[in-house]
Amino acid sequence: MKQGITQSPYSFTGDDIAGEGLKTGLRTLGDLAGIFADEKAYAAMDKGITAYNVKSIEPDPQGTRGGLYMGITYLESGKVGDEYFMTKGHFHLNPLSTEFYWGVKGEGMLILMDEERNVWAEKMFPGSLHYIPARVAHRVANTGSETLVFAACWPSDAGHDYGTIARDGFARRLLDVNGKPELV
Ligand code: S6P
Ligand code: ZN
Repeated sequence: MKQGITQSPYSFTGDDIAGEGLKTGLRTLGDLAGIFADEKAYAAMDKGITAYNVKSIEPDPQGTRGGLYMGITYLESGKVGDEYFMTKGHFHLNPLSTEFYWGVKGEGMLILMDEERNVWAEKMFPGSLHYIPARVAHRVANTGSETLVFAACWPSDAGHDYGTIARDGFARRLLDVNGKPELV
């Protein structure tokens, strides 16, 4: 049992997190098969390149009610054809679960889709704060020329449903149209 003045086992330095039990994950371009529209452009690219890295602090076991997780994602800059590098995107398995995202470095777009497949997007930039409501799928695209860094906080019983997005995708895509991001 803890007593008195102690030091937190975790640290957050603005664009990095560290501490006890830190988890790390890497997604290469090869891990993102099937999510980009331009299959020809995708086929011609090196599948070993990094698309994004995620670091997270998950103090309680997955599924714990009332617990919170925090993570940072480093999403590289790049395009597959006219489509920006993006995260896989997911709904939460627990449909009640919500999440905060906030922009730390770089420029991007948070793409959101509800269960009726309505799609909208919010610009991400250092200082932007985004609330992801329940039953809304979320994916991030890097629209800038540097690594996009964003942080997230979500419930430990949220879970991830990647299957629905892998199967049906988002109803709209964020493409570079004459140098500007547009939902198409
Ligand atoms: C977890 C949170 C983020 C994402 C990360 C990668 O709930 O939303 O940490 O896991 O940005 O995205 P994805 O869609 O591959 O999990
Ligand atoms: Zn999530």
